[in-house]
Amino acid sequence: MKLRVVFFVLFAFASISFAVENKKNVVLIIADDLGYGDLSCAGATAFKTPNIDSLANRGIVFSQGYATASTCTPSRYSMFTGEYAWRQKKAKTGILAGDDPLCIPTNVITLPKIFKAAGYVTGAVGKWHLGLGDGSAPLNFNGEIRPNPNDIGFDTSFIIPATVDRVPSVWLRDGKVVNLDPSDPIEVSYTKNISDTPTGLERPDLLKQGADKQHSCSIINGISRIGYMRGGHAARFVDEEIPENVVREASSFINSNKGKPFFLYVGLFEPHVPRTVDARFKGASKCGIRGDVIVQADWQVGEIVKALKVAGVLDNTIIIFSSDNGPVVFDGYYDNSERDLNGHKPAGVLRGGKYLVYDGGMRVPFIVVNPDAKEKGLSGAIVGLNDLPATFAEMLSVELPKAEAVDSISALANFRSAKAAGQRNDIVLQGSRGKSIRVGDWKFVPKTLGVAADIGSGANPRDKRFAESIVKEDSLYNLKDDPAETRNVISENPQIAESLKKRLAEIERIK
Ligand code: NG6
Ligand code: CA
Repeated sequence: MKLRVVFFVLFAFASISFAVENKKNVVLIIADDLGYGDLSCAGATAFKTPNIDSLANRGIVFSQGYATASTCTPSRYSMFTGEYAWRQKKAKTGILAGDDPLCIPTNVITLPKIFKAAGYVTGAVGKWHLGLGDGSAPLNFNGEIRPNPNDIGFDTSFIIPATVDRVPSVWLRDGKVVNLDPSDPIEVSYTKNISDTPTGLERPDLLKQGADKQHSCSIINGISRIGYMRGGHAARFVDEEIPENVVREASSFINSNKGKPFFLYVGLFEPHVPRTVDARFKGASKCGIRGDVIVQADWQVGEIVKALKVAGVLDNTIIIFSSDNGPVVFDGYYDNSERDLNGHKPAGVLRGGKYLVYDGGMRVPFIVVNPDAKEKGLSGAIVGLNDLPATFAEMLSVELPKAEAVDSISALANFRSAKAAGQRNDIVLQGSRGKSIRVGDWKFVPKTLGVAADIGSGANPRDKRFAESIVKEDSLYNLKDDPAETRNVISENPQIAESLKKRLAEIERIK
């Protein structure tokens, strides 16, 4: 009898520890506006990204990996919820301001909640841009903001609320502004100049980089931002220190949780504007500051990998590296990135980039290092960042609620083998002015109906995107024959166009 109990206990322990061992840690690193051609392993020659290249060498590289939208908020919304952002009818899911409410409902399944359901510790570090608070009152940055990332599944979070070019220019730890002096409260406005520092329009002489009108509000650390901020002086971040902050927080999360299975989301800020570099990356590329900040992003990836190694968990960790949307060169700050391109092609062979409906806007670097993968190398399977929820739900045997994560298809087979067949045949791609759809090798880009504000006014003569963002006629491209989407073949293939249009309408109706 005694012996049987001992056996039972031993067996129970053995099975628990086996289960835990099988739970790989997951680190998801998402760059901001990094293009399909922006890595040396993807053909860039103006700079080297050795740390990311090394992930590519050790992992599975998806040549047909997508973000679901060509701007940040909708793209990350669908990555975390497994649903296309345009399904969300209540919350705003376009590019959010720094004081907009959280756009992910707190009662739906999310990627971090899937990990939590499987017993993981979850953490978020870096770019957020999914809103904060419930919208019932103007956001107050002087107390604990709820809901915050911790209310959608993260145990801990250390984030910048929106973008570095939007106020407030502060870090939030678990919903509270870091280093806030209560006698110097923060106020934020996107409509009224409440700034206690000059604006970029008033004092362009104080700026490190000139900026267009939209980015010429409060000057913080020599950079004018979108929106106005007063107070919180001790809490304001120094742009040049952001990479160090990201590395410190990511490494400390890894180190504190090395004994448990963990999920860490890291939102890098590069190469989004405003671009600033720590002194050691100045001139690191042959294509100006945009290349330099990509090298800086690569350094952060290297440091995170180092932290995994030091913690002794590298071989037990799945690392995913991707980007929230495609590249943009000029995006509001006169940092000479256009002038300095030197032949570098941020979107590689693809057409367009950020904001647009063409593949350059959403086809992104997509690398998965999985210690359990049988075959590594290049995979041609279509995968989306929106597939992460279903993929990890399958991997961890977490059941998804039926009516949730409806646009997520498990890519587990593809994360295990570069040779596995693709599980997804179509994907809807959201630009600032409308959606397009890819089905197999075909892509249907409907004529632009509405005009969205996200793209800017087009008043800047360098903003060629403005003209390209308006699709004048329904178009069909064959991505296999014509990856750069240069030949509209709709008149030769009217039935194919019709079937893609129908499929798009069908997907829109689900749910
Ligand atoms: C746009 C900004 C752009 C950038 C973008 C968000 C203007 C004219 N442009 O509205 O500079 O901040 O929003 O980028 O204001 S994203 O990658 O976070 O979606
Ligand atoms: Ca982005």
